[in-house]
Amino acid sequence: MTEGQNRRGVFIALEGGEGAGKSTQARLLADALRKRGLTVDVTREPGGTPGAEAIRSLLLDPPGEGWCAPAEALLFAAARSDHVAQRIKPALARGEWVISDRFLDSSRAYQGVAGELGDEAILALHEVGSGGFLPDMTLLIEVPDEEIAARLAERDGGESDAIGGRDASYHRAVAAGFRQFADEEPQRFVVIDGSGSAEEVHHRIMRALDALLRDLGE
Ligand code: T5A
Repeated sequence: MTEGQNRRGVFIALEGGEGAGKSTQARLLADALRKRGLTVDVTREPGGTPGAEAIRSLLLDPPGEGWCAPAEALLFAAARSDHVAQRIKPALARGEWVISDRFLDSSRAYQGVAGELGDEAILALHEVGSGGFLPDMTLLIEVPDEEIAARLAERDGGESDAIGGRDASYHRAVAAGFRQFADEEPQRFVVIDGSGSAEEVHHRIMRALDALLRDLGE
């Protein structure tokens, strides 16, 4: 869709904290777009290619003491580089819609803000790894903490991975980071109220995509 990036499809990223409903909404959005006859590729980060999925295992279930902060950021950027080059860009070039469950803004919020590496460093890694490639639209799903806690307790029973298990202040910093990016870049971000049922949230997302779908004649 965007001129100058050699692509024709549409790239949507879903962002937000742990358990915000990103995977659920990615599936519902893909179903709705497919019903309109569109070809949709649903993918995730870290992951989406064999190499990036291997890096995902290293990140979420790290060997030994875990990664130091810069190594963690480099691994996310390496996984994203492969994902962009081998899956996202080829799908967009075929004219498909790509929906990614997390993308660059997760690295900015988790490693950059909460992990304290800073936004400049994360953007520099993304420039090297993926040429600064950005989604056409980023949907930031925000859900009140109590609602998230109830969902995750029901699904995971208190279990979490190496990053999800970090303390509450880390996750508060992640949420504040996401909100700051959305406020700074309103042309790319749409903030979605993620409270209520999955269907209610899906309707909010479809409303947010209305203008884009109309502009594309879909
Ligand atoms: N990370 C990732 C970084 O630190 N830097 C990066 O650059 C990237 C890309 C990824 C971890 O890596 C970190 C962030 C993460 O810590 P993950 O397993 O992919 O790990 O973690 P999440 O993305 O947080 O995945 P989750 O599955 O936990 O959350 P989702 O996808 O937001 O939520 P979802 O849809 O799975 O829903 C969670 C539960 O709630 C229910 C679902 O059925 C499910 O049980 N649910 C609802 N319940 C009630 N009402 C609704 N509206 C509901 N929507 C969903």
